[in-house]
Amino acid sequence: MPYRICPFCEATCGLALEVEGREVKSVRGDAADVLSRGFVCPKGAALVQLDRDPDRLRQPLVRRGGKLVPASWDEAFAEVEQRLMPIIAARGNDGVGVYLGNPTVHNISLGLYGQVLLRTLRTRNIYSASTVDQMPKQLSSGLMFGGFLSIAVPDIDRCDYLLMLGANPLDSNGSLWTVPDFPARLRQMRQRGGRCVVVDPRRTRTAQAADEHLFIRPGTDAFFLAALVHALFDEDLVGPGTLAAHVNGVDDVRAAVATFSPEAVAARCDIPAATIRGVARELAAAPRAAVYGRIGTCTQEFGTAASWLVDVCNVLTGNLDRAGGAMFPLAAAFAANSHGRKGVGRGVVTGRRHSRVRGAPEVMGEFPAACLAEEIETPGPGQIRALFTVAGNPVLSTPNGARLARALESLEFMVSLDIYLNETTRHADVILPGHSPLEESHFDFAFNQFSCRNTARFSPPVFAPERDGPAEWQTLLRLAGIVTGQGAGADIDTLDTLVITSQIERAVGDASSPVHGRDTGELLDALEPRRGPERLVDFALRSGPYGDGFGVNADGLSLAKLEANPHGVDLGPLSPRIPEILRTASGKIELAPTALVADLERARALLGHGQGHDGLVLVGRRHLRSNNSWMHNLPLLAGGRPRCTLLINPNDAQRLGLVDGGMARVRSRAGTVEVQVEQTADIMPGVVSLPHGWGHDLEGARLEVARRQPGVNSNLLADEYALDPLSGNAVLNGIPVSVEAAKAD
Ligand SMILES: Nc1nc2c(c(=O)[nH]1)N[C@H]1C(S)=C(S)[C@@H](COP(=O)(O)OP(=O)(O)OC[C@H]3O[C@@H](n4cnc5c(=O)[nH]c(N)nc54)[C@H](O)[C@@H]3O)O[C@H]1N2
Ligand SMILES: Nc1nc2c(c(=O)[nH]1)N[C@H]1C(S)=C(S)[C@@H](COP(=O)(O)OP(=O)(O)OC[C@H]3O[C@@H](n4cnc5c(=O)[nH]c(N)nc54)[C@H](O)[C@@H]3O)O[C@H]1N2
Ligand code: SF4
Ligand SMILES: [Mo]
Repeated sequence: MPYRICPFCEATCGLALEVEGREVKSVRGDAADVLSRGFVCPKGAALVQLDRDPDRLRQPLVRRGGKLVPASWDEAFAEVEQRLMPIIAARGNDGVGVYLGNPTVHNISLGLYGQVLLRTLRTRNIYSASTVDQMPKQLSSGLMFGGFLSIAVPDIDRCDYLLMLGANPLDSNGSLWTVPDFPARLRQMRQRGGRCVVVDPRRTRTAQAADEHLFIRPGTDAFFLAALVHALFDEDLVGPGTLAAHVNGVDDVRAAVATFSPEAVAARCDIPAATIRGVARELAAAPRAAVYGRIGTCTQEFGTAASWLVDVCNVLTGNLDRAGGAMFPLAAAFAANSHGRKGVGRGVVTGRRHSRVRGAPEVMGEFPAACLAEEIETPGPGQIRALFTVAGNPVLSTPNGARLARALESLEFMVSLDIYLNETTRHADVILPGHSPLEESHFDFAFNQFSCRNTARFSPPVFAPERDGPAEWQTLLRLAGIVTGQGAGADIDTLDTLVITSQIERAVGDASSPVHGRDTGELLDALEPRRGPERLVDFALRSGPYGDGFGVNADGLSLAKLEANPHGVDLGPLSPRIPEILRTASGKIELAPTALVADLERARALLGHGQGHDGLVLVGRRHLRSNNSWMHNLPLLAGGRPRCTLLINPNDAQRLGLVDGGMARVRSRAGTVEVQVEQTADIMPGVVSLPHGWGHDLEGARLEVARRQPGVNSNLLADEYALDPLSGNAVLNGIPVSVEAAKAD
């Protein structure tokens, strides 16, 4: 029976497939999987339908006479070379932009070789889904701990008190926190006597499963958290314990939150001061506690400040880096939080470049996705005239999708690596598809770094590819060959050897690597006969913290060892990593980074302003049976009650003359949509909710199932000018809107 890690969400569940010939007969959760222990959600089972979906592209499409038509791989690469190279010659590399979408982090081919394309293209115009998602958490973690990916996650299996803001893992299955079977882990925590408090403007399924739910006014988490910190100081509840020796800036934090008393923020957050003080006392009293914030706390006006204050709470209560608190995973391979000299480093910097039109600072080498349209539209040196999208659907996922769609139409040339002809790729001149996920190997190079337990698992392909054609890593190497001027016919075997050799050389030259000082050629030979991502994974495992070290540690990990253990290898619960994990210049946790303290000043100006504005504000939501914009074409997940509805509190509905099931017109600065109303007391008064990833009625897409229930694109309402200024992350929650009744068609 083949086993397979589900590539769809961050839970990374192990699946057990029953297969006959090229058919999958059934999909179950793999009960023996070392991490997911049998859990599966409806999307995992839909993997089979993705494999079979007649709309899934299996051959390149090239635009001829205005239409996207099937073409051979040779024709498609030749088209890229002919059209792209003159643009690079005329405009330089910055004339080419790249947008990387979310599946890039779920796919080793795209994740590891997408970086190769970026390195060879050397454009400053890099954009990704990170700036409509988690960039604020990466930045706050970078400033505090010295690495953008040194992100602490709740050690839920040993935790007694979990305070969760802006996350709904019962539907999302967790994010920046790989925690498969969250429902059971939460249940077990509560059975042990633990307590979970959820802070969310909607009473979500997670809020219902928790012990307590607090409505919060969208966009005010930084105020709430600053007040928690204030109360910890005020009531003498600060106790960093053994962390104290490793923390800088405790007094600066105390000063920074001085005016953010629970009493001062209560009106803004719409949470009584006594409740905030109660949470602070519970948090401080719990033997082992963790505070966790996710997309609701990131995609908002004070995203970075809120993300920072989450960890300030963890530090001040002594819960950072201790069992049952918020801990740092140690992944077996590709662990960005484990490279280089231990305990001290250079910290992180941002703003090494600024975007051409708006002057937004670069963060982690990227500009905000919300800047992409203006960088395409605005003439002048550095204007984007050609674009690669890699597994992304920014027309539906980024703010002001209508403006972006118009901008894409104005490009001279666009290439999409994608498996669907959808709302974004319909603008492309060439679409290059990958194989079915069942025809590719899988290794979680990203999510093992955010996992609630350290494990290592690998899935080989279940089937050989149905059609000829390159795997996506080979496509990316071909594109790298083209942009470096070697042409579409470049020898990609040679390029791939350069890729692995550079990895080996980096490790061999790193004094902290287990393979420091070894011979590059000897290590390269030891990886034979593997190629592509599998060779990179084998090297990363063997030279990693649990690796066999190429003969040094016979029991250590290698890809062969994972192949022999199809349910994965358990590497144990998370262990403390401070001070070793720190890469700040001081070698300490920076509790009060200057930029964050200054941002709190920006918040202070709004204190005492009550809710901030009189109208309604819009937030998003996720549903278990969807995954951002791209799984609505699978019959198992589509159908049923309409899910793209506007949730509104009955009091607001009545006031505005809206009826349940009727239509509403929703307007923001950026745009207008008409959508069906769903009344529910589960949403806070003054707040409306619309899920993102819908709007499948655009001309030119090929999504037959999704088109039957298209929904509307909530990102027509999101404002491309509303950003968290530090991280460049888009504000997708707390968008001011007006709502009125509309006539149904
Ligand atoms: N309003 C609002 N907007 C949001 C959010 C929100 O909460 N509210 N959430 C944001 C978040 S968290 C994210 S991550 C982004 C996602 O933003 P994007 O990544 O831009 O969008 P996705 O919907 O994930 O689109 C994924 C694309 O990858 C393609 N694809 C899937 N698998 C593969 C594969 O194996 N290979 C290739 N080549 N292509 C593949 C799909 O066909 C699809 O085109 O959306 C963001 N947008
Ligand atoms: N089923 C499903 N699973 C998914 C996805 C999907 O689309 N569908 N997408 C995947 C991706 S890419 C990601 S990033 C993760 C995201 O995973 P989560 O972060 O768990 O995402 P959501 O379920 O959108 O939960 C966000 C919550 O924040 C609340 N919220 C909105 N504004 C605020 C605010 O200002 N303050 C507070 N405290 N709360 C607020 C919303 O009401 C919502 O309940 O999910 C992943 N998993
Ligand atoms: S929770 Fe569902 S979508 Fe996420 S990995 Fe598990 S089976 Fe796949
Ligand atoms: Mo995401």
